Amino acid sequence: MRPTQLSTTSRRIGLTMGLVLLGGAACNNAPDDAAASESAVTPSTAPQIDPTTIPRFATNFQRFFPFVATRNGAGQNEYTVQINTFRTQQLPSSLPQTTLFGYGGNVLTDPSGNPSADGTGQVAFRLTSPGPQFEQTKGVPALIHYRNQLTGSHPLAVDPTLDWANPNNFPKPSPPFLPFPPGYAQAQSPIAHTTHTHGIEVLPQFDGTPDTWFTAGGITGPEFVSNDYTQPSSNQSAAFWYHDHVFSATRLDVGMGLSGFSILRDPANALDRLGNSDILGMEDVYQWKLRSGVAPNNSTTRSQGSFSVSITNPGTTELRSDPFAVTATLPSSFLIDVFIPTGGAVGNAFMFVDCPSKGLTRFSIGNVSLAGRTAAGGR
Ligand SMILES: [Cu+2]
Repeated sequence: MRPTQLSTTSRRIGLTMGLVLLGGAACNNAPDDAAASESAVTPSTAPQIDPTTIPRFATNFQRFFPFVATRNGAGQNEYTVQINTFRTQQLPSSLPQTTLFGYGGNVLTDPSGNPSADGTGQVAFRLTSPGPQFEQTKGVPALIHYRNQLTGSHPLAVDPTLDWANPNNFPKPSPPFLPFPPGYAQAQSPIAHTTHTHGIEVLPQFDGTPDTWFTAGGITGPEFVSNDYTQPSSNQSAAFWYHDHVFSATRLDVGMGLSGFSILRDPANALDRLGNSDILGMEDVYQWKLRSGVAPNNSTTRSQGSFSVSITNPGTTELRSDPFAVTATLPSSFLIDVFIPTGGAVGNAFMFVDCPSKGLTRFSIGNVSLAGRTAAGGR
């Protein structure tokens, strides 16, 4: 996949909001479960779930598990990464599980089995989508063994009328074309795969270019050299992402779940310490507790954050966070981060809270002018 520019590259600005009137209250709001009203077209091959009935913002997006490396005798961070099919509760718990493709390997968990947030914990195997996160160190090369374990037929329609990986060397069909399902058995299986890490500096044969694909059974693409990739970790520190890159089926396999982050940190750069989300070029809601300006001894419990706000059009956009309980007296001001798109937003951002236990609905706690605040303006 070629680099694309995000259209909403954002920076934070700080809003100081008066919250003193809510001090000391335990305040639990009703969840916002209003369903989307837009209609949707359901392809005939899709599971028969009406997307407008899927509750939104019902499940926390999970922090990514960090891969655990073994430091080998050559001084490399060594990983074995499995690519496989799995079923997971991707939709809210009232709905069926979803079949996905995931990346798996040894990761670090906290004592509850959740992703380790601080680099400590215990090693366990996890297969996830998005995949676990590589934590690389600048100057420490990596050796990654990619293992394609995708057996059986592809769950999505592989299009053999394109130039594509074509592991069976199946002649291009001509019209009239078969509908999917079942499609063309010779195209649906075996499933070819290669992993590209977007932006990372590597030799071409370890770049996961489209023709370096390989199947679980050992069929390989015309440019395949090895599925053991070395990475010198020589880039400037940054966030990269890895994803399936197989010839003419990348859209299917990334859509099935094959992508994840690869973070390269520079020990010489103080900004790169673990837990500093700035290196990601995006906000990490898990850092909010640390960054929100809540004074010590004034703990709050958030159930979920809907705090990343991209305002693309003038007018009114109502965004509602999930309820959170205020468990202690709040300070008189509270720092809220708001994302605004490149090019800036104009107008005012208003902030309201609902607090049923105090009889407050859409109670205004502040507003700030966004005029002239652009991405370049910073915080
Ligand atoms: Cu890419």
